[in-house]
Amino acid sequence: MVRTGCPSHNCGGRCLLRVFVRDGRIVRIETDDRPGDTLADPQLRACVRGRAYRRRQYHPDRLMHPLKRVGGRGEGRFERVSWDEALDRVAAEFKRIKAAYGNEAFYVPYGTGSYNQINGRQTAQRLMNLFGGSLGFYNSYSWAAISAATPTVYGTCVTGNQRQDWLNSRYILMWSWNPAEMRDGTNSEYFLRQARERGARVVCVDPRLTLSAAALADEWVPIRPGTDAAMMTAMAFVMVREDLHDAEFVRTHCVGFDASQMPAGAEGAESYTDYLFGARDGVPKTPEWAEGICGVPRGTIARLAREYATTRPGVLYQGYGMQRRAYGEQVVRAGCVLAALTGNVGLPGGWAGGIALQAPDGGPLWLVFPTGENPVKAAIPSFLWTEAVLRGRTMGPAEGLRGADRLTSDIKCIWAVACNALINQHGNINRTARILADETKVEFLVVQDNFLTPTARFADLVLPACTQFETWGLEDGWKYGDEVLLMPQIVEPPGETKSDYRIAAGIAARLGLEPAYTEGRTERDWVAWALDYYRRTRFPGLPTLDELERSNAGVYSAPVTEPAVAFADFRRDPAGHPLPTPSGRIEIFSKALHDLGRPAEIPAVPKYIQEWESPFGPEAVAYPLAALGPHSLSRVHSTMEGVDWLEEAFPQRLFLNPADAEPRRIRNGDTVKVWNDRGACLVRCRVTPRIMPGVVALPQGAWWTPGADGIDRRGSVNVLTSERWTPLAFGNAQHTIMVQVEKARAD
Ligand SMILES: Nc1nc2c(c(=O)[nH]1)N[C@H]1C(S)=C(S)[C@@H](COP(=O)(O)OP(=O)(O)OC[C@H]3O[C@@H](n4cnc5c(=O)[nH]c(N)nc54)[C@H](O)[C@@H]3O)O[C@H]1N2
Ligand SMILES: Nc1nc2c(c(=O)[nH]1)N[C@H]1C(S)=C(S)[C@@H](COP(=O)(O)OP(=O)(O)OC[C@H]3O[C@@H](n4cnc5c(=O)[nH]c(N)nc54)[C@H](O)[C@@H]3O)O[C@H]1N2
Ligand code: SF4
Ligand SMILES: [Mo]
Repeated sequence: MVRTGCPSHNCGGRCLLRVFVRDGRIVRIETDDRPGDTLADPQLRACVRGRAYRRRQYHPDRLMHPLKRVGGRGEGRFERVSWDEALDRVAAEFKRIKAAYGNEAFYVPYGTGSYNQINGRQTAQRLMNLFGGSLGFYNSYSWAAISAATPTVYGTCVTGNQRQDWLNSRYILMWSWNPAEMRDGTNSEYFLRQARERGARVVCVDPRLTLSAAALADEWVPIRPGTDAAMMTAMAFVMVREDLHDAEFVRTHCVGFDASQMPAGAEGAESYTDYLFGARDGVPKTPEWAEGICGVPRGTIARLAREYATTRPGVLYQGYGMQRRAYGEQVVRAGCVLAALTGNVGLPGGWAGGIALQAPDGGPLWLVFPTGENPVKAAIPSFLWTEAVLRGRTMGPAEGLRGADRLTSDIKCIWAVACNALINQHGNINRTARILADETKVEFLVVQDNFLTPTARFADLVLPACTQFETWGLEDGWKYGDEVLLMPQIVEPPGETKSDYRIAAGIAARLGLEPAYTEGRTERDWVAWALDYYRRTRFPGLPTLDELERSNAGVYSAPVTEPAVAFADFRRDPAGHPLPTPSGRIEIFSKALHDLGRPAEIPAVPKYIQEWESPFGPEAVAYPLAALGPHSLSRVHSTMEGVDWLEEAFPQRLFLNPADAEPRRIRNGDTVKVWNDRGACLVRCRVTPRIMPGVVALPQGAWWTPGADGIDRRGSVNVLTSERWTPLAFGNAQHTIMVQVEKARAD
């Protein structure tokens, strides 16, 4: 039995597994059994995915050999080649493309299949940087809007208390937050349950009656997607009109609340109370106003405003679903403002909102494996890579380009490691497929994965990576990191598979860069190196690799006995500990946003803005249903797809309300067609009152499986989503889509 960190995909958690091996084969997986399970240092117990991992590990479809494409791009026809031929080809193409286009033509895309330190995309980036660099990217598919919007209010992303502090809360609003299904740090749901047992009232605002709403909350408030900023604004209206807000805190710690607080240079601009009471636009943001938009009854809006304002301290936790939307920046700012109005910032049991990386230092280190410096300084927003393929040379700062005024080349070569975000996880699959199918654009595409994914099917060359049970690794927490988990090699790589690090080292050798790439280290040596790094920077008590191995502990954790509270200093002494915002205070009104001069899309105070696809727009005539692609308990995005146990427990379904099913003569279990102008899929449905009328949900991550007619047969939501990005963050808005549904004809 070996204790190890669960393979570190971007799963939302980090858990300890006990892996039982017989005759070189994993025969059973259990989870953390450490005694002394306490609130300060709880066990890291696995979810269904970790427990089912054996079925991924020994899946019959695992890639075993390098493959080269023999058909057209995306046709999925491949032939087995030797490693020598494969690696020679990669090196030759890299040299050719570098000579023809320069290093800005290379791209190692966003890909989160491995956050294991010695594995995954970072191993490729390290080689690229030694090779002269590649076009960089910033932000993520996860958090683009929330990570850009949070600092406009607080000047930092470190806005969260350590989670043990939730036990000091009396009221918790789970807003678009579903930690019982999408993991958001191992144990988040456990801490929530503890808080509730201590008497906190928990309310969940989500269009779906999620497992979190069912199991963790006292009340479910269904809300029309994309309208949360309207409800939040109306809650602020009620608080201010009824004088329930913390006026003293607002006076001493905020700017832009009303005319008395406007920053220099913006004295006459619209303040937050101007917006609330309709001073400029003539529309008071009453609960009646909001009800017409968000569908939540006015009485409920007013009651929740009163509850949150008076049941202190309280938490308004913002999930990431509602910011992966058209104007995702607004809902983040609106939530932060409610936390400020209620005076919940810097308080034990309170919560500032925003992305909430945990105090005092932002939580996990995520990646310490040294990728080195990228000689190419230009970087694009992670979601805009298709633009850089199509017209990189004309992209500029207006499309988020940083580090350069212009690019010298379009993207010509992609090396995708642990990434299914070229096809499956990106917006508008049919468009991306057309772009990648054109060999005059991306001239060489190499994909490195454990499976022949929808992305890999577009590769010129497919390189078979081993799984994380088959090499050495190390990981720390997902968002909340008070532990380090060792991942020793447990079994041998099967077939011809190799670790990502070995593969990159093999390419490095052909480019004359192997000594610089490996520095003479094996994967295990890098684990020792990384442990030293963690010890120096974060965990002074961290054991050495030999000690960890000998004890078979698998994990080192630092107990949290006095949970840190973000902004405690600022609360106590705002002048002595100003925020890193321009004003030093909480910016309800942002002068920096005001100065952008784009008030319709990026207002200086948070506003509700109708989304570009909405039930209120002309598009709703043909496509009347709002569709969500939530993160599913059964998969890590597209990873774990095809694991039979998980599919049996959580079959891929379109969820829709009886009120939408009946007029369409759709019965539970029927195969339905879901479509819009961008694409279509056929999938079985589940008719359930656990989703509000007018909204359907198709869990993201199912593998795109087009039939001969181009219609997807698996329920891959990204055939319906769009490539359009949010105005401030250049983030993906993949939850903002309208669709139509009908009963599929038998064929
Ligand atoms: N099981 C599992 N856990 C995961 C992941 C996974 O793939 N599977 N992925 C991990 C990763 S990388 C990330 S970034 C996070 C993502 O975490 P999130 O982005 O928070 O997850 P989502 O499921 O997209 O959205 C959360 C909830 O928001 C709701 N929602 C969507 N739109 C709206 C809206 O407009 N208003 C409101 N009020 N609610 C809305 C959805 O119904 C859903 O229940 O999850 C992590 N955890
Ligand atoms: N419609 C819609 N789309 C979304 C989202 C949404 O909410 N809605 N969420 C977005 C979010 S938050 C994210 S983070 C992205 C995630 O998108 P991706 O980062 O592409 O994540 P995965 O789909 O899990 O694909 C990871 C791939 O890595 C492979 N892999 C796993 N382990 C290893 C390894 O050790 N080595 C190698 N070489 N490969 C490995 C897996 O087999 C898998 O194919 O999706 C985004 N897409
Ligand atoms: S939450 Fe993540 S780390 Fe934990 S068991 Fe599930 S898949 Fe593994
Ligand atoms: Mo994510």
